[in-house]
Amino acid sequence: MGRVLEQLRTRVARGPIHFTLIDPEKSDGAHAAEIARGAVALGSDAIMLGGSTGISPARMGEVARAIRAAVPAPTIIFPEGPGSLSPDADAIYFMSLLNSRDPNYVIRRQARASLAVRALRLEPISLGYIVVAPGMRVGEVGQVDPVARDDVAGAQGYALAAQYLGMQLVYLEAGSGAPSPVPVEMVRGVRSVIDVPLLVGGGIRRGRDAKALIEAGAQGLVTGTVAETEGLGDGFSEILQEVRNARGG
Ligand code: 1GP
Repeated sequence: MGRVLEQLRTRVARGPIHFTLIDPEKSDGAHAAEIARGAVALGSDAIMLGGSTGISPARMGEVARAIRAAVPAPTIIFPEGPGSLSPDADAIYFMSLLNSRDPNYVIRRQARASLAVRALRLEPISLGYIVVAPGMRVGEVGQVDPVARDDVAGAQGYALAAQYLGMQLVYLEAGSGAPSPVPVEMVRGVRSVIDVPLLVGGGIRRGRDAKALIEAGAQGLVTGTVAETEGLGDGFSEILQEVRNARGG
């Protein structure tokens, strides 16, 4: 097992973890480093780098280097395609968009990127990516048939299939900027059938969202928009407070 995955799993065994998603298209190196510093000080465990539109390897590299210099937390590329690879991150979610109608997002882009990931010596962390309604931009770009919000069995089926295919993490995604996060009943249902860590993201804006998702069984929370639009004040710090509470300090 790679170093970053091992670190994440060790932390998940102690309580929920938090990922700060930074879009290198929206934040340059200096700004990204500032967000990362503040986020890690509040208890965020890792920085995910990505967005749903083209990020050049140069920009990805600049932002990853700036974050690496600023904080000890691992940087993980959350790729929108093979174009955003950089050797300056620690790891990459090697993910399949399981409920896409387009085989490019399920396996073809991954086939095109795998040798580059190896050559760049990025740690691949395999992840089953499941988009739940409304899905937002990733739902459109990724040609997704989103899992309906009341279709708990549908989400369970994808998540367990991901585990049976050997994926190391499962990620339930409502879409960046979603009006509300993945429903708690769905999180509870999925958690009850899988053993690999369950990440949840999209539309988490307040402490109460984080609390409800953690209580339902989310083991990792991903937030992006809240820090981009409001900085690390109210919403973001409430979310981190709930994460810290749930891990006992
Ligand atoms: C990334 O969708 C998450 O996968 C982030 O969502 O921007 O709504 O926090 P937000």
